[in-house]
Amino acid sequence: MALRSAILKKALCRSSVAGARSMSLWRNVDPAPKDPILGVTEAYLADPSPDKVNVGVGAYRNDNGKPVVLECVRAAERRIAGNLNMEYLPMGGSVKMVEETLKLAYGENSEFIKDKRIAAVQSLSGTGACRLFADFQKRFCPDSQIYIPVPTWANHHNIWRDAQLPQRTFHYYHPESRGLDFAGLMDDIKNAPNGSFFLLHACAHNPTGVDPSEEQWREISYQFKVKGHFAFFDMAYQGFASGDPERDAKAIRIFLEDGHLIGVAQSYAKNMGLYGQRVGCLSVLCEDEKQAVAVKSQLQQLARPMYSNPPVHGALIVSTILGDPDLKNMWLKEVKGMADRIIGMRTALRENLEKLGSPLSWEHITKQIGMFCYSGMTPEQVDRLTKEYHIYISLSLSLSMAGVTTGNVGYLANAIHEVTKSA
Ligand code: IK2
Repeated sequence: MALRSAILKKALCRSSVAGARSMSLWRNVDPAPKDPILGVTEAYLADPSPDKVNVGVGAYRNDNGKPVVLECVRAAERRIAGNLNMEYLPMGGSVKMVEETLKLAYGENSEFIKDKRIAAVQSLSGTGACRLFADFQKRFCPDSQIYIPVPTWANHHNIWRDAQLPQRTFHYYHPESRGLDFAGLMDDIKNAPNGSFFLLHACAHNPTGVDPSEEQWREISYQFKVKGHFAFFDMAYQGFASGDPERDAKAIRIFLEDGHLIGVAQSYAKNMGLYGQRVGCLSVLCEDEKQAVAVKSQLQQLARPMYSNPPVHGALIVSTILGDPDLKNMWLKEVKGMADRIIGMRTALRENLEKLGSPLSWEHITKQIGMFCYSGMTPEQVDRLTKEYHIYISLSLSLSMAGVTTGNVGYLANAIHEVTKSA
Protein backbone atom coordinates (compact mmCIF):
# COMPACT_ATOMS: atom_id res chain seq x y z
CA MET A 1 0.00 0.00 0.00
CA ALA A 2 2.79 2.37 1.06
CA LEU A 3 4.78 1.40 -2.05
CA ARG A 4 1.76 2.09 -4.33
CA SER A 5 1.20 5.53 -2.87
CA ALA A 6 4.92 6.37 -3.21
CA ILE A 7 4.82 5.39 -6.92
CA LEU A 8 1.66 7.43 -7.44
CA LYS A 9 3.20 10.44 -5.73
CA LYS A 10 6.31 10.20 -7.94
CA ALA A 11 4.21 9.89 -11.09
CA LEU A 12 2.08 12.90 -10.11
CA CYS A 13 5.18 14.90 -9.36
CA ARG A 14 6.70 13.94 -12.75
CA SER A 15 3.49 14.85 -14.60
CA SER A 16 3.25 18.23 -12.86
CA VAL A 17 6.84 19.01 -13.96
CA ALA A 18 5.91 17.97 -17.52
CA GLY A 19 2.68 20.01 -17.22
CA ALA A 20 4.57 23.09 -16.08
CA ARG A 21 7.03 22.63 -18.96
CA SER A 22 4.26 22.28 -21.55
CA MET A 23 2.56 25.40 -20.18
CA SER A 24 5.74 27.41 -20.50
CA LEU A 25 6.39 26.21 -24.07
CA TRP A 26 4.03 28.80 -25.56
CA ARG A 27 4.65 31.57 -23.03
CA ASN A 28 6.66 33.61 -25.52
CA VAL A 29 4.13 33.35 -28.32
CA ASP A 30 2.70 36.79 -29.07
CA PRO A 31 -0.63 37.16 -30.88
CA ALA A 32 -0.12 37.27 -34.65
CA PRO A 33 -1.03 40.56 -36.32
CA LYS A 34 -4.53 40.60 -37.79
CA ASP A 35 -4.71 39.74 -41.47
CA PRO A 36 -5.04 43.06 -43.33
CA ILE A 37 -7.90 41.77 -45.49
CA LEU A 38 -9.75 39.11 -43.48
CA GLY A 39 -9.37 41.22 -40.30
CA VAL A 40 -11.57 43.87 -41.96
CA THR A 41 -14.44 41.39 -42.31
CA GLU A 42 -14.12 40.49 -38.61
CA ALA A 43 -14.40 44.18 -37.66
CA TYR A 44 -17.35 44.64 -40.04
CA LEU A 45 -19.23 41.69 -38.56
CA ALA A 46 -18.71 43.04 -35.03
CA ASP A 47 -20.14 46.49 -35.94
CA PRO A 48 -23.85 46.77 -34.96
CA SER A 49 -24.48 49.86 -37.19
CA PRO A 50 -27.35 49.38 -39.70
CA ASP A 51 -25.45 51.60 -42.16
CA LYS A 52 -22.30 49.47 -42.26
CA VAL A 53 -20.78 48.62 -45.65
CA ASN A 54 -18.10 45.99 -46.33
CA VAL A 55 -15.93 46.88 -49.30
CA GLY A 56 -12.89 45.09 -47.88
CA VAL A 57 -12.64 41.47 -48.95
CA GLY A 58 -13.06 40.64 -52.65
CA ALA A 59 -16.16 38.48 -52.35
CA TYR A 60 -19.03 39.02 -54.79
CA ARG A 61 -22.40 40.15 -53.43
CA ASN A 62 -25.69 40.60 -55.27
CA ASP A 63 -27.45 43.95 -55.45
CA ASN A 64 -28.99 43.25 -52.04
CA GLY A 65 -25.53 42.82 -50.57
CA LYS A 66 -26.03 39.07 -50.13
CA PRO A 67 -23.56 36.25 -51.00
CA VAL A 68 -24.46 34.45 -54.21
CA VAL A 69 -24.57 30.76 -55.12
CA LEU A 70 -24.55 30.57 -58.91
CA GLU A 71 -27.45 28.81 -60.64
CA CYS A 72 -24.99 26.59 -62.53
CA VAL A 73 -23.54 25.50 -59.17
CA ARG A 74 -27.02 24.69 -57.82
CA ALA A 75 -27.76 22.70 -60.99
CA ALA A 76 -24.45 20.82 -60.73
CA GLU A 77 -25.15 20.00 -57.07
CA ARG A 78 -28.54 18.55 -58.01
CA ARG A 79 -26.83 16.29 -60.54
CA ILE A 80 -24.12 15.24 -58.12
CA ALA A 81 -26.51 14.56 -55.21
CA GLY A 82 -26.77 10.86 -54.48
CA ASN A 83 -23.95 9.94 -56.89
CA LEU A 84 -21.22 11.24 -54.68
CA ASN A 85 -18.95 8.96 -52.73
CA MET A 86 -16.58 10.36 -50.16
CA GLU A 87 -13.43 8.57 -51.29
CA TYR A 88 -10.05 10.31 -51.36
CA LEU A 89 -9.07 11.98 -54.58
CA PRO A 90 -5.58 11.16 -55.92
CA MET A 91 -2.76 13.40 -54.62
CA GLY A 92 -3.03 15.51 -57.78
CA GLY A 93 -6.80 15.89 -57.35
CA SER A 94 -9.60 15.39 -59.87
CA VAL A 95 -8.18 14.61 -63.31
CA LYS A 96 -11.40 15.74 -65.00
CA MET A 97 -11.48 19.05 -63.13
CA VAL A 98 -7.82 19.72 -63.91
CA GLU A 99 -8.36 18.92 -67.62
CA GLU A 100 -11.24 21.38 -67.87
CA THR A 101 -9.39 24.04 -65.89
CA LEU A 102 -6.35 23.89 -68.17
CA LYS A 103 -8.58 24.60 -71.17
CA LEU A 104 -9.64 27.88 -69.57
CA ALA A 105 -6.07 29.07 -69.15
CA TYR A 106 -4.28 27.51 -72.14
CA GLY A 107 -7.18 27.43 -74.63
CA GLU A 108 -9.81 24.88 -75.60
CA ASN A 109 -7.62 23.42 -78.37
CA SER A 110 -4.25 24.02 -76.81
CA GLU A 111 -1.40 22.08 -78.41
CA PHE A 112 0.27 21.97 -74.99
CA ILE A 113 -2.66 20.08 -73.53
CA LYS A 114 -2.71 17.69 -76.51
CA ASP A 115 1.05 17.12 -76.23
CA LYS A 116 0.70 16.52 -72.45
CA ARG A 117 3.32 19.16 -71.75
CA ILE A 118 1.53 20.65 -68.75
CA ALA A 119 2.20 19.39 -65.23
CA ALA A 120 -0.98 20.23 -63.33
CA VAL A 121 -2.57 19.41 -59.99
CA GLN A 122 -5.75 20.44 -58.22
CA SER A 123 -4.85 22.96 -55.54
CA LEU A 124 -6.43 24.45 -52.43
CA SER A 125 -7.85 27.32 -54.45
CA GLY A 126 -5.61 30.15 -55.72
CA THR A 127 -3.72 30.61 -52.45
CA GLY A 128 -2.83 26.91 -52.38
CA ALA A 129 -1.68 27.02 -56.00
CA CYS A 130 0.64 29.97 -55.30
CA ARG A 131 2.02 28.32 -52.17
CA LEU A 132 2.59 24.96 -53.87
CA PHE A 133 4.45 26.72 -56.66
CA ALA A 134 6.54 28.75 -54.19
CA ASP A 135 7.52 25.53 -52.38
CA PHE A 136 8.34 23.89 -55.71
CA GLN A 137 10.46 26.90 -56.69
CA LYS A 138 12.31 26.71 -53.36
CA ARG A 139 12.95 22.98 -53.71
CA PHE A 140 14.26 23.04 -57.26
CA CYS A 141 15.68 26.57 -57.57
CA PRO A 142 16.73 27.16 -53.94
CA ASP A 143 18.88 30.18 -54.77
CA SER A 144 16.21 31.99 -56.78
CA GLN A 145 14.07 34.92 -55.70
CA ILE A 146 10.66 36.21 -56.69
CA TYR A 147 9.80 39.62 -58.16
CA ILE A 148 6.43 40.86 -56.86
CA PRO A 149 4.53 43.93 -58.17
CA VAL A 150 4.00 47.03 -56.01
CA PRO A 151 1.34 46.87 -54.80
CA THR A 152 -0.01 43.34 -54.81
CA TRP A 153 -2.46 41.13 -52.92
CA ALA A 154 -0.95 41.23 -49.41
CA ASN A 155 -0.87 37.45 -49.06
CA HIS A 156 1.63 37.07 -51.92
CA HIS A 157 4.29 38.40 -49.57
CA ASN A 158 3.34 35.90 -46.86
CA ILE A 159 3.34 33.01 -49.31
CA TRP A 160 6.86 33.51 -50.67
CA ARG A 161 8.13 34.50 -47.20
CA ASP A 162 6.87 31.23 -45.72
CA ALA A 163 8.37 29.33 -48.67
CA GLN A 164 11.62 31.01 -47.60
CA LEU A 165 12.44 32.64 -50.89
CA PRO A 166 13.79 36.19 -51.01
CA GLN A 167 11.44 38.78 -52.46
CA ARG A 168 12.20 41.68 -54.76
CA THR A 169 9.63 44.14 -56.02
CA PHE A 170 8.94 45.72 -59.39
CA HIS A 171 7.16 48.95 -60.28
CA TYR A 172 3.54 48.46 -61.28
CA TYR A 173 1.18 51.25 -60.18
CA HIS A 174 1.69 54.90 -60.98
CA PRO A 175 -0.02 56.98 -58.25
CA GLU A 176 -0.11 60.24 -60.24
CA SER A 177 -1.84 58.77 -63.30
CA ARG A 178 -3.64 56.12 -61.23
CA GLY A 179 -2.66 53.75 -64.01
CA LEU A 180 0.17 51.44 -64.96
CA ASP A 181 3.78 52.50 -64.41
CA PHE A 182 4.75 50.86 -67.68
CA ALA A 183 8.14 52.55 -67.97
CA GLY A 184 9.09 51.59 -64.40
CA LEU A 185 7.87 48.06 -64.91
CA MET A 186 9.86 47.61 -68.13
CA ASP A 187 13.00 49.03 -66.49
CA ASP A 188 12.70 46.60 -63.61
CA ILE A 189 12.24 43.68 -65.99
CA LYS A 190 15.35 44.77 -67.91
CA ASN A 191 17.41 45.31 -64.76
CA ALA A 192 16.53 42.03 -63.03
CA PRO A 193 19.18 39.30 -63.34
CA ASN A 194 18.56 37.03 -66.36
CA GLY A 195 16.29 34.10 -65.57
CA SER A 196 14.44 35.77 -62.69
CA PHE A 197 11.03 34.62 -61.45
CA PHE A 198 8.23 37.21 -61.75
CA LEU A 199 4.76 37.05 -60.24
CA LEU A 200 2.23 38.54 -62.68
CA HIS A 201 -1.52 39.04 -62.17
CA ALA A 202 -3.05 37.58 -65.32
CA CYS A 203 -6.06 39.94 -65.20
CA ALA A 204 -8.04 42.24 -62.89
CA HIS A 205 -4.99 43.14 -60.80
CA ASN A 206 -5.67 43.12 -57.05
CA PRO A 207 -5.67 45.69 -55.47
CA THR A 208 -5.32 48.30 -58.25
CA GLY A 209 -7.77 47.18 -60.95
CA VAL A 210 -5.06 48.25 -63.43
CA ASP A 211 -3.99 45.78 -66.14
CA PRO A 212 -1.49 46.24 -68.98
CA SER A 213 -3.08 46.64 -72.42
CA GLU A 214 -2.68 43.86 -74.98
CA GLU A 215 0.11 45.81 -76.65
CA GLN A 216 1.89 46.29 -73.34
CA TRP A 217 1.59 42.58 -72.52
CA ARG A 218 3.27 41.86 -75.88
CA GLU A 219 6.16 44.14 -74.95
CA ILE A 220 6.43 42.58 -71.50
CA SER A 221 6.45 39.11 -73.01
CA TYR A 222 9.12 40.13 -75.53
CA GLN A 223 11.34 41.53 -72.78
CA PHE A 224 10.84 38.39 -70.67
CA LYS A 225 12.08 36.39 -73.67
CA VAL A 226 15.15 38.59 -74.06
CA LYS A 227 15.99 38.19 -70.37
CA GLY A 228 14.97 34.54 -70.03
CA HIS A 229 12.68 35.39 -67.10
CA PHE A 230 10.04 32.98 -65.81
CA ALA A 231 6.45 34.26 -65.58
CA PHE A 232 4.22 32.87 -62.87
CA PHE A 233 0.65 34.02 -63.52
CA ASP A 234 -1.78 34.33 -60.65
CA MET A 235 -5.24 34.24 -62.25
CA ALA A 236 -7.73 34.59 -59.39
CA TYR A 237 -10.28 36.65 -61.36
CA GLN A 238 -10.65 35.05 -64.80
CA GLY A 239 -13.91 36.47 -66.19
CA PHE A 240 -14.11 39.36 -63.75
CA ALA A 241 -12.10 41.81 -65.85
CA SER A 242 -14.03 41.72 -69.13
CA GLY A 243 -16.94 39.43 -68.28
CA ASP A 244 -15.43 36.80 -70.61
CA PRO A 245 -12.96 34.19 -69.26
CA GLU A 246 -11.52 33.70 -72.75
CA ARG A 247 -10.64 37.39 -73.13
CA ASP A 248 -9.22 37.51 -69.62
CA ALA A 249 -6.73 34.77 -70.53
CA LYS A 250 -5.15 37.04 -73.16
CA ALA A 251 -1.92 37.76 -71.26
CA ILE A 252 -1.29 34.05 -70.77
CA ARG A 253 -2.01 33.32 -74.44
CA ILE A 254 0.47 36.01 -75.53
CA PHE A 255 3.19 34.40 -73.42
CA LEU A 256 2.30 30.99 -74.85
CA GLU A 257 2.46 32.31 -78.44
CA ASP A 258 5.91 33.67 -77.66
CA GLY A 259 7.11 30.26 -76.53
CA HIS A 260 7.49 30.88 -72.79
CA LEU A 261 7.37 28.06 -70.27
CA ILE A 262 5.05 29.52 -67.65
CA GLY A 263 3.36 28.65 -64.38
CA VAL A 264 -0.30 29.42 -63.65
CA ALA A 265 -2.38 29.56 -60.45
CA GLN A 266 -6.15 29.33 -61.08
CA SER A 267 -9.00 29.73 -58.64
CA TYR A 268 -12.74 29.13 -58.74
CA ALA A 269 -13.36 31.17 -55.60
CA LYS A 270 -14.54 34.28 -57.40
CA ASN A 271 -15.61 33.29 -60.89
CA MET A 272 -17.69 30.29 -59.77
CA GLY A 273 -18.43 31.68 -56.31
CA LEU A 274 -16.83 28.59 -54.73
CA TYR A 275 -14.91 30.59 -52.10
CA GLY A 276 -15.11 28.13 -49.22
CA GLN A 277 -14.83 25.01 -51.37
CA ARG A 278 -11.15 25.81 -51.94
CA VAL A 279 -10.88 24.58 -55.50
CA GLY A 280 -8.20 25.66 -57.94
CA CYS A 281 -5.33 24.42 -60.05
CA LEU A 282 -1.57 24.85 -60.31
CA SER A 283 0.02 24.19 -63.69
CA VAL A 284 3.56 24.35 -64.99
CA LEU A 285 4.19 24.23 -68.74
CA CYS A 286 7.18 21.99 -69.47
CA GLU A 287 9.45 21.27 -72.44
CA ASP A 288 7.96 17.86 -73.12
CA GLU A 289 5.73 15.15 -71.69
CA LYS A 290 8.57 13.41 -69.83
CA GLN A 291 9.41 16.63 -67.98
CA ALA A 292 5.74 17.26 -67.23
CA VAL A 293 5.37 13.80 -65.68
CA ALA A 294 8.40 14.45 -63.47
CA VAL A 295 7.24 17.92 -62.42
CA LYS A 296 3.73 16.67 -61.63
CA SER A 297 5.13 13.86 -59.50
CA GLN A 298 7.18 16.40 -57.53
CA LEU A 299 4.18 18.70 -57.03
CA GLN A 300 2.28 15.72 -55.68
CA GLN A 301 5.14 14.88 -53.40
CA LEU A 302 5.03 18.40 -51.98
CA ALA A 303 1.28 18.10 -51.43
CA ARG A 304 1.39 14.69 -49.72
CA PRO A 305 2.95 15.72 -46.38
CA MET A 306 0.99 19.02 -46.33
CA TYR A 307 -2.60 18.00 -47.00
CA SER A 308 -2.24 14.61 -48.74
CA ASN A 309 -4.93 15.22 -51.34
CA PRO A 310 -7.39 18.02 -52.10
CA PRO A 311 -11.14 18.12 -51.29
CA VAL A 312 -13.56 16.39 -53.60
CA HIS A 313 -16.83 18.32 -53.54
CA GLY A 314 -15.82 21.60 -55.18
CA ALA A 315 -13.82 19.73 -57.81
CA LEU A 316 -16.89 17.70 -58.72
CA ILE A 317 -19.00 20.85 -59.02
CA VAL A 318 -16.43 22.40 -61.38
CA SER A 319 -15.99 19.30 -63.55
CA THR A 320 -19.78 18.84 -63.77
CA ILE A 321 -20.28 22.43 -64.92
CA LEU A 322 -17.38 22.67 -67.35
CA GLY A 323 -17.94 19.17 -68.71
CA ASP A 324 -21.50 19.93 -69.78
CA PRO A 325 -22.09 22.46 -72.59
CA ASP A 326 -25.41 23.70 -71.14
CA LEU A 327 -24.06 24.22 -67.64
CA LYS A 328 -20.92 25.81 -69.04
CA ASN A 329 -23.02 28.30 -71.02
CA MET A 330 -25.04 29.05 -67.93
CA TRP A 331 -21.79 29.70 -66.04
CA LEU A 332 -20.45 32.01 -68.76
CA LYS A 333 -23.65 34.07 -68.60
CA GLU A 334 -23.48 34.25 -64.81
CA VAL A 335 -19.82 35.35 -64.83
CA LYS A 336 -20.74 38.09 -67.27
CA GLY A 337 -23.67 39.07 -65.06
CA MET A 338 -21.37 39.47 -62.05
CA ALA A 339 -18.78 41.46 -64.03
CA ASP A 340 -21.50 43.69 -65.51
CA ARG A 341 -23.05 44.42 -62.11
CA ILE A 342 -19.64 45.56 -60.87
CA ILE A 343 -19.08 47.73 -63.96
CA GLY A 344 -22.52 49.29 -63.32
CA MET A 345 -21.57 50.07 -59.72
CA ARG A 346 -18.34 51.73 -60.88
CA THR A 347 -20.38 54.06 -63.09
CA ALA A 348 -22.90 54.72 -60.32
CA LEU A 349 -20.21 55.52 -57.74
CA ARG A 350 -18.44 57.92 -60.08
CA GLU A 351 -21.69 59.61 -61.11
CA ASN A 352 -22.76 60.03 -57.49
CA LEU A 353 -19.42 61.61 -56.56
CA GLU A 354 -19.60 63.97 -59.52
CA LYS A 355 -23.22 64.92 -58.70
CA LEU A 356 -22.14 65.79 -55.17
CA GLY A 357 -19.81 68.35 -56.73
CA SER A 358 -16.58 66.62 -55.75
CA PRO A 359 -13.72 68.76 -57.05
CA LEU A 360 -11.54 65.65 -57.50
CA SER A 361 -11.27 63.47 -60.58
CA TRP A 362 -12.96 60.07 -60.17
CA GLU A 363 -12.30 58.89 -63.70
CA HIS A 364 -10.10 56.06 -62.41
CA ILE A 365 -13.16 54.38 -60.84
CA THR A 366 -14.53 53.54 -64.27
CA LYS A 367 -11.15 53.12 -65.95
CA GLN A 368 -9.95 50.41 -63.58
CA ILE A 369 -11.34 46.90 -64.01
CA GLY A 370 -12.20 43.76 -62.08
CA MET A 371 -13.32 43.56 -58.49
CA PHE A 372 -11.12 46.29 -57.07
CA CYS A 373 -10.92 50.05 -57.30
CA TYR A 374 -7.72 51.63 -56.07
CA SER A 375 -9.40 54.58 -54.47
CA GLY A 376 -6.53 57.05 -54.30
CA MET A 377 -7.61 57.89 -50.73
CA THR A 378 -5.09 58.32 -47.93
CA PRO A 379 -4.95 55.96 -44.90
CA GLU A 380 -6.36 58.82 -42.78
CA GLN A 381 -9.34 59.27 -45.10
CA VAL A 382 -10.02 55.53 -45.11
CA ASP A 383 -9.78 55.53 -41.33
CA ARG A 384 -12.42 58.28 -41.16
CA LEU A 385 -14.68 56.27 -43.48
CA THR A 386 -14.58 53.41 -40.99
CA LYS A 387 -14.80 55.43 -37.78
CA GLU A 388 -17.43 57.95 -38.87
CA TYR A 389 -19.37 56.06 -41.57
CA HIS A 390 -18.92 52.34 -40.71
CA ILE A 391 -17.43 51.67 -44.13
CA TYR A 392 -14.86 48.88 -44.02
CA ILE A 393 -11.94 48.96 -46.48
CA SER A 394 -8.74 46.91 -46.44
CA LEU A 395 -5.41 48.50 -45.60
CA SER A 396 -4.47 48.27 -49.27
CA LEU A 397 -6.87 51.27 -49.62
CA SER A 398 -8.75 49.62 -52.47
CA LEU A 399 -12.52 49.26 -52.53
CA SER A 400 -13.97 45.88 -53.37
CA MET A 401 -16.60 47.03 -55.87
CA ALA A 402 -18.35 43.69 -55.35
CA GLY A 403 -19.68 45.03 -52.04
CA VAL A 404 -21.26 48.13 -53.64
CA THR A 405 -25.02 47.98 -54.33
CA THR A 406 -27.74 50.29 -55.62
CA GLY A 407 -28.82 50.54 -51.99
CA ASN A 408 -25.48 51.71 -50.56
CA VAL A 409 -23.76 53.49 -53.46
CA GLY A 410 -25.25 56.88 -52.56
CA TYR A 411 -24.24 56.54 -48.91
CA LEU A 412 -20.75 55.41 -49.93
CA ALA A 413 -20.31 58.29 -52.41
CA ASN A 414 -21.45 60.82 -49.83
CA ALA A 415 -19.03 59.46 -47.21
CA ILE A 416 -16.12 59.43 -49.70
CA HIS A 417 -17.00 63.00 -50.71
CA GLU A 418 -17.08 64.14 -47.07
CA VAL A 419 -13.66 62.69 -46.21
CA THR A 420 -11.94 63.79 -49.44
CA LYS A 421 -13.45 67.24 -50.15
CA SER A 422 -10.91 69.18 -48.13
CA ALA A 423 -7.93 67.31 -49.64
N1 IK2 B 1 -4.54 35.86 -55.80
C1 IK2 B 1 -5.13 37.05 -55.74
C2 IK2 B 1 -4.55 38.18 -56.54
C3 IK2 B 1 -6.29 37.23 -54.97
O1 IK2 B 1 -6.87 38.44 -54.92
C4 IK2 B 1 -6.81 36.15 -54.26
C5 IK2 B 1 -8.04 36.31 -53.44
N2 IK2 B 1 -8.18 37.38 -52.58
O2 IK2 B 1 -9.29 37.54 -51.80
C6 IK2 B 1 -9.49 36.72 -50.69
C7 IK2 B 1 -8.40 36.81 -49.67
O3 IK2 B 1 -7.84 37.90 -49.47
O4 IK2 B 1 -8.09 35.76 -49.09
C8 IK2 B 1 -6.14 34.92 -54.36
C9 IK2 B 1 -5.01 34.81 -55.14
C10 IK2 B 1 -6.56 33.68 -53.64
O5 IK2 B 1 -7.85 33.37 -53.65
P1 IK2 B 1 -8.39 31.97 -53.18
O6 IK2 B 1 -7.32 31.29 -52.41
O7 IK2 B 1 -9.57 32.28 -52.38
O8 IK2 B 1 -8.68 31.26 -54.45
